Amino acid sequence: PATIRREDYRPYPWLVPDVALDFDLGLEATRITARLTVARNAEADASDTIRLNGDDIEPLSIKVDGEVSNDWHMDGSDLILPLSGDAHEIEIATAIDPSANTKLMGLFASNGMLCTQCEAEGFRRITFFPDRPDVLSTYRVRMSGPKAQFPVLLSNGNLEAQGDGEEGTHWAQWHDPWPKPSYLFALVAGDLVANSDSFTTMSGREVALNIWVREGDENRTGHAMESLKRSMRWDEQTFGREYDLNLYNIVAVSDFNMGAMENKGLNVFNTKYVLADAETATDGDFDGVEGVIAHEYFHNWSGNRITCRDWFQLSLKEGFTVLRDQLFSQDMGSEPVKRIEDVRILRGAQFPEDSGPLAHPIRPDSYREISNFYTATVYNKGAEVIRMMRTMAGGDAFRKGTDLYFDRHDGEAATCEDFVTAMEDGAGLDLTQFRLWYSQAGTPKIGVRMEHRGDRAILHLKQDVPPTPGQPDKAPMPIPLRIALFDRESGQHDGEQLVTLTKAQESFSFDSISSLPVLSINRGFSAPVTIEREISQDDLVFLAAHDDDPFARYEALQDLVVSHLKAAVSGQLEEAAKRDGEEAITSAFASVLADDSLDELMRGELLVLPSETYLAETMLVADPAAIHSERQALRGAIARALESEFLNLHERAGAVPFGMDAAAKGARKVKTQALIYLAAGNPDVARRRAWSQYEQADNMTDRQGALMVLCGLSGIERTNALIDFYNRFQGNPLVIDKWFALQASSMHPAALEHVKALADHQDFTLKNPNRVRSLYMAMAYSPHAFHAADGEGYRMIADLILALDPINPQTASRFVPPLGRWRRIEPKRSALMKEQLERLAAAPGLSSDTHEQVSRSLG
Ligand code: DPP
Ligand code: ZN
Repeated sequence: PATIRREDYRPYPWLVPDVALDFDLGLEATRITARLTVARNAEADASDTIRLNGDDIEPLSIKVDGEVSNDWHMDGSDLILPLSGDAHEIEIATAIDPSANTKLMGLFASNGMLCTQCEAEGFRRITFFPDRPDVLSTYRVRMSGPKAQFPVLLSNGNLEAQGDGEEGTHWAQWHDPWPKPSYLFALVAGDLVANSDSFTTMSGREVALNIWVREGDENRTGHAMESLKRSMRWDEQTFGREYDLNLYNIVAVSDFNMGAMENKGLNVFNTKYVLADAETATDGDFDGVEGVIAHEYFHNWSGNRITCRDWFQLSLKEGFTVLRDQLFSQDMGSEPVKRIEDVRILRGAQFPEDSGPLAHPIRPDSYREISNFYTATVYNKGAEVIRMMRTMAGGDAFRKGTDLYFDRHDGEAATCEDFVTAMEDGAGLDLTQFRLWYSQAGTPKIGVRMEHRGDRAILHLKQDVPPTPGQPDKAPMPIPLRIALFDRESGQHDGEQLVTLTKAQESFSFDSISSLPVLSINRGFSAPVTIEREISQDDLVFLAAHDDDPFARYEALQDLVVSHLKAAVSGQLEEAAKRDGEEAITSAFASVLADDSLDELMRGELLVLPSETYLAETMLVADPAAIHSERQALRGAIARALESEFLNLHERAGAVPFGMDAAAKGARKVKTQALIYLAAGNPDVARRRAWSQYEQADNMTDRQGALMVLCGLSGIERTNALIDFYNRFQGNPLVIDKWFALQASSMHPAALEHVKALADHQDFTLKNPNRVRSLYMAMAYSPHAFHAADGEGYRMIADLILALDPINPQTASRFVPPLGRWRRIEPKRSALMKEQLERLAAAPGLSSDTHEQVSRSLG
């Protein structure tokens, strides 16, 4: 398709107040009759035709005001129909084969059930419709089908009526009173059972809650249900948002492109984010379920009640909703640990996007396939941008801003600009310059230097927003930085301050400071930027030990490691300096291991080394092999120096009985961390310990952690554990996904060979996105496998893209970005990566999704 531009937005010429859909359901053949009432939109340019989007469908019959119409034509896949009056009723019949819908967009079959995914442009694969988010309609949906095959029939809103039909069929009629865009439509038909509960809203209304799953899975829905109820309560308390229907349905499906979908009153979820119990899900999986359940629930206000005017505004709902789910999870668990995890995701996924060929602002200016813009930039950087507004306004004023936004735009399809204006009016901020965060891509680099003169400390800041595709020159942006000045002697500071850098260069002066302080900056990661500070190793060690902001403390340790590894990778570090660096890092880690004031969850975070991807990101041109070996060497050096400490930690944590409280979760986290270090320092000891952790595990966190470590080592324990794990969990697809992923992302030297063999495994299929991701995403984001020196990893990913593209282009195109990093990789590998991109570009019949990503990556 052609490039679509934000500046070309025009309102749709027609309003479509009411939609009636009639589905005659079948796995191989579903027939749809759509009845649309349409009326001229007084706020748009008049038109004597109506354009209805379609994709892979044909009109079987068309009526206008009850009369058969032959006066229509197709323009590409769109249907154009002449309309002369001010208001009409249009009736269109279509038919589709859901079982053949491997793209998993529109109506598709999964494990014998039918379900839909319409965001962003899936509704047009069901019927002809103005498939754009600014056309809001109320939907009445009638569906009928064989009762034995589809005992449960669901759609948005409320169930109005149901009954039995002829020949073993039955039907149901649903009505959603809230006007919505087509992307929020949903339908589910299948043999499902529910975990049912209820929630009383703040105004005392009773809401029935159901989580629908396949029989046998219902005993793994408890955590999702508790998470849903906590989300509903939290949104009332924190944002004043109450649920607005008497029914909330969630359905879990195993074939799904995304994590989940916020359809009004009928969320459809990837099973991965619903099903969890201690035996089959890790603590990380539990957190994922809680976060995604919350995210989709929060969309009911930030997304559904107020939706997006056009897809360029996607961050309006996604950035804000990610922030809301992050704040929720912070409140449910450990705030600093959650913050560190979120920053790690941002740096691991979004920073590379922002510095590569696919960089785009959180509000893009153009696209060809909108599904390529469901990115870490739109989601995670979008959340950071709103978080900065919150930091600048303070919590109470921020809430006034969000109240005004919800109040002012309820029922509308809004823009990012609407949100910013509501924040200015409600929170009392001037966001004139801040709007640049919506239009400029690229991660700002902040240069930091601290000076002491007389009795003043002077903080010199400068900013540089790097050029990105289509944006060679950038203007300075407001960068809110939370800082503290530590006195070296006392180890204390006089309180945190917020400084906002608004110019390319600016200096800030602080009085009554008797000696050069140690600067703690970007505390809590108050701005999504890279800090380049002139700071000594000693000062980093000081902050790693003394900083009272947990994020800043973590950051000091990370900086210590990053600067050491950067120097080591460059090959310019003398042996003696290298040993000094290792010693400084080791002693900082020793303090972390010995610090009684830390809870284990936080200790676990502090022990995580910066990822190879993030390390590569800090270098202009990266050598993945050197990064991998230096990082492993450092880990080995730390582990050998602190072997008895890690053994103690493993023992101490191993003695904590299973529980879902923070202390027990923390114990599980450090237990596997200890194994990871031991594996780098003393593989024989690690192998024995990992095997016994595996064998004795009474939960998936311990079992998976041990198996992960064993996967990276050789030996019979590895083989035995893999066989046991597979046999033990055969028949549980989500756990078998882990089995694939652990092998694909392992540290084992033969990981690529393992991936090849696993691709031929009887349980591998290209039809299931979770399974594809578990094998190939795991490999593509495991630098040591992906960046194999001979280019084999690149070739395998390109092969996968070519094989998957005809089946599921949306998922296939997600594998292009790792290859798109080629400009930032050392020349030999870079050429091999580019070669694969060129091979893809030359492939005939590539989908527009994949084609867009490949051409941007080469461009
Ligand atoms: N809107 C979904 C989500 O982010 C994804 N399509 O929740
Ligand atoms: Zn979302």
